[in-house]
Amino acid sequence: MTPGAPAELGSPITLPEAKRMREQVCVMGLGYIGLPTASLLATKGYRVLGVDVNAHAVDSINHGNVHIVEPGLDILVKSAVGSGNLSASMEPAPADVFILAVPTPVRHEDHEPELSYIDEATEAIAPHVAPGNLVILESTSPVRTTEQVARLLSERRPDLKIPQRTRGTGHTDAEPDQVFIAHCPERVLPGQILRELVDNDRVVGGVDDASAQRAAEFYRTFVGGQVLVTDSRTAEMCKLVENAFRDVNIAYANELSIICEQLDINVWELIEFANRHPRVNVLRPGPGVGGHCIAVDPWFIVSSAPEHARLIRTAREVNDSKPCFVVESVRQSAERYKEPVIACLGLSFKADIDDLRESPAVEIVRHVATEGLGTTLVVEPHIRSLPPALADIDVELVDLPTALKRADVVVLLVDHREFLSVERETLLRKVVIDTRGIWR
Ligand code: SAJ
Repeated sequence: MTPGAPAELGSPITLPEAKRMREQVCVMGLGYIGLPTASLLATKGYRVLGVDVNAHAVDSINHGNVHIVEPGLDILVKSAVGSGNLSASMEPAPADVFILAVPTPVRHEDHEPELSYIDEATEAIAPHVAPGNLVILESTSPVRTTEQVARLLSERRPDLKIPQRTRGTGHTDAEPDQVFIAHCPERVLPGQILRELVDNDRVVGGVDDASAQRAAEFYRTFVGGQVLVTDSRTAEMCKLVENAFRDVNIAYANELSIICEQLDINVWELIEFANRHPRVNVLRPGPGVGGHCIAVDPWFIVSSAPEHARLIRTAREVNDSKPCFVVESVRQSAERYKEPVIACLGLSFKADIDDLRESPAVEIVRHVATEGLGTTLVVEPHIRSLPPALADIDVELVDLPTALKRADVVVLLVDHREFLSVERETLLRKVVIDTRGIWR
């Protein structure tokens, strides 16, 4: 296959079909990364066991159903389970390849990485790992985490030959009977996971060179993009750098939006014009940065080099402070009314998805309601009931026409497709706070 050319789902790639049919893969964690990866591998001929601590997820997958929303995933899971190549369980089992795809959040109180899920997954597979097996960490992780997986495995299984970190020695010959340990960070965009899983280039880093080569060989069996080979620390840092790059650039846009408000300049027009310069590409301001990736991963860099990561830390702080700025604008607008009704449009962390994790919109709505700025209405076309963070406070989930009819202040928080087509006349005589710049 030509490097970079997209691979069709279900088409054979490089490993002979017969070899792949024999290989067993155990995927630890069946979330937004683990489940699509497990299903894709199953449709490529691997025999895959997906493992999760969530009994409901395990049960629904075994019935061919999905517990998360991602375009095309339902069809892929159904076909993977139907082929007999994918099953789910709460317990791991022996395999040729183990993939760890468990969450790596940061602690809210001090922004330090929480790596207990990786430790637990490593402990769980340890009794099943055998000589010649490949263990891959896919979770986005702070630098040195793959080495920590290797260390923990060798403590639990002193009988195995677990590699130590070697860097670019060029000795790619494997030790007889060694275990291979590598990192290959996922890089897929929620909403486009199935396409990006196949099409994106992958960075594969080994604890030693033999592990890097073994892992690269595995990814080349189902990835259409290029597979780039390095050591595990570079692969770990590469993923963090990608997300921190985006965070820093969004912080620049968010800071500009605050400065422009003070100077009475339309930030959207300003950015549009600045971006006409051939070497300028300012991103879009918003109500803040959400999701479980860009709002989290830069902290991993800060945590490993706190005295040097000054720009990266500041960008995080700028983006984290943007929801307060939006709440302040709502407060000032609401003060013009005796009994203000405030309609907040959107709760998810970005457009056209149902994912509310780390969403600045949820934070803003919570503050508007709990600080008593007015009667608070919420429109979110992708959910049926309010999330726990809003369940016990005075917030009404309503449909769009109801919200627009009743509101004095309309706060656009997410640029969902449904909101783009709002008739401008319905906004007349209301105060509009458009944090995404879709109605200008
Ligand atoms: N956002 C803005 N302005 C922009 C772009 C984004 O405010 O111009 C906000 C979004 O509204 C959202 C947040 O940033 O709240 C993040 O959204 P996103 O679409 O930029 O990224 P994610 O978090 O969905 O996915 C990212 C991707 N990383 C990069 O693009 C470098 C994806 O490729 C990663 O795989 C994913 O993080 C991950 O899993 O780490």
